[in-house]
Formats: sequence, C-alpha cells, structure tokens
Amino acid sequence: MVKLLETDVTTDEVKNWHGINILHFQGSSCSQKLRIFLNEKKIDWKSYHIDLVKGDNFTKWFLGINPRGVVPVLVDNGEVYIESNDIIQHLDKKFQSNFLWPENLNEKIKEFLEEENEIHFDLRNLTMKFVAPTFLMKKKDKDIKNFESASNFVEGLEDKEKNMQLEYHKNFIENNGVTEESVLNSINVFKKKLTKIDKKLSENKFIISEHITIVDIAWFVYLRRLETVGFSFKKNYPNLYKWFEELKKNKNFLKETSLPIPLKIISSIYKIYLNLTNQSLRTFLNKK
Ligand SMILES: N[C@@H](CCC(=O)N[C@@H](CS)C(=O)NCC(=O)O)C(=O)O
Repeated sequence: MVKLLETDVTTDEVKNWHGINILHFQGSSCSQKLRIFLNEKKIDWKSYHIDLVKGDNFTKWFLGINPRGVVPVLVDNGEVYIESNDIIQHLDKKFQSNFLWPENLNEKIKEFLEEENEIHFDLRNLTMKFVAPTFLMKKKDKDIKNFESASNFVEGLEDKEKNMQLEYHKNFIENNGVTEESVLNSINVFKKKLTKIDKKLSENKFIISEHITIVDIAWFVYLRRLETVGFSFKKNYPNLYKWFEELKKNKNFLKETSLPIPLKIISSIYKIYLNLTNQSLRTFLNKK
C-alpha cells in the first residue's frame, strides 16, 4: 500500500482537504479504472482534473502531492495515497458495500492486478504509437526539468519509480516516438495476455469469478484502449469479445473510457496518416 508520509508531501494545502478527493485525467487508463470503481461503489468524490497533455502533472504543485508525477492520486481526509490498485483496495475496504475486491479472492486479485500493472508501459507504448501524434505526446523541456529537479521521496525513501517515468519520457523524445522494436514487443505481450484472459472467460462468467470484480474493470479499461489502438477481438478471442460487449452495456463503463471529442478527431486523422505511411497496427501485426 503506497501511502505517502507527511514529509513526502510538500504541497501542504492538501493536508487540510476533507473527504475523498481524486486527482485524475480523463484519458488516463488508471484514472478510468478508478472512476468506474468509484461510480459502481457510489462513493461521493471531489474531482481535480490534471491535464497530462498540458503537463499539469509536472508542476511544482502536483509533484508536491505525487513525486512520481502520475495520476491517479487519492487524498482521503488529508492523507495521500498513490498507485491506482492500492487506492482501490483502500477504498473498497473503507466503503463497506458492493465489494469489488472481495476478501476471499484477495490473492487472485493481487496476482491479476500485479500483472496488469506490469504491462502498463506496454499499453502506454501502443497508445503513444497508434492513438495520438508523437509531437503531442512529447513532454516539453521545461516539464522534464521540473520533474528532474523535484523532490523524490516516497514513504521516506528515494524512489526508483520516478526514474522509470523520467527515462520513459526522455527515451520517447530521443527516439522521436516509440521504437519499432518496443511496439512489436508490446503487441506480443498483449497477444499472450488476451489469450490467457480469453481462456479464463471460458471457465467463468467474469475473469476470476462468477461475479464481477476489480479485475474485470481493469481489463475492460485495457480492452477499450486496445480497441482504440485498432485491435479487434471477435475472431481470436471469442469469450473475451462476448464479455467485453456485455460490459459495454453499462453506461458508467462506457462513459468513463470514451475518448474526449477533440482527441477522437485528432486520433482519426492520425490513423489516416499512419495508414498512408505504412505504420498502422495492421502493418505491425503482419510483421509477426
Ligand atoms: N502504477 C501507476 C501508474 C500510473 C501511471 O502511469 N499513470 C499515467 C496515466 S495512466 C500517468 O499519469 N502518466 C503521466 C504522463 O504520461 O505524463 C498506477 O497504477 O497508478
């Protein structure tokens, strides 16, 4: 559970915030997972929108709340929690109704969510390559400098995770996007995972149980993103496809994972460019 120490948090005003406060971004997959969860649990929460495209996450104010420079963040009555899965586990325990992280499935849930977290950079690779143009996704020099020079303590210790984030963005700038090798690798990672989840869904109604859990929410969000990237599921993953289409009927699930209209337009134009320049997802799938 990543709960920050009072000394990690240098933006003091949040220490006086009451209730459940969520710092999040509309298009962030981890934020989408958390918002679907909050709405399904009917938890009352206050929204602080952090625009990742504008670089709000690299301001002194935000880095004083989360030194890792990522969303989502929970400020629960002045206490700061980071890491989407830890936030969800904390809130599922705190709000004792409609459990989405049931105690009896704790070990399984942890196993699946750790796997989901491990492939987060793969999802980011595919998003950065196929959803939005490189120039829009590149971080600005001044933001990188702010991030580099900000304090780097999580739970009182020097934090490695910040360096991984920093390295990701620096490599993206240096390589002018995601390298072909990384794209192919990330596609392969997802193909394997989709096969695994499809098999699970041939055994149960939901991924790990007959009832919906946070694992379904997490994978629903990933699938929505992969759908935007250009993947289709009907032919190769029939159980997954059926489960996905069924969950789409839930308005909360659908709304929280929809692309903002301006990004939808940009993304469609960008896809035409990728097609014309032989860089579409299909081209990469054919290389395997
Ligand atoms: N393991 C973290 C990952 C958080 C993360 O990487 N968030 C992304 C959005 S989904 C982010 O804030 N990226 C910042 C950026 O790209 O500038 C969690 O689960 O909360």
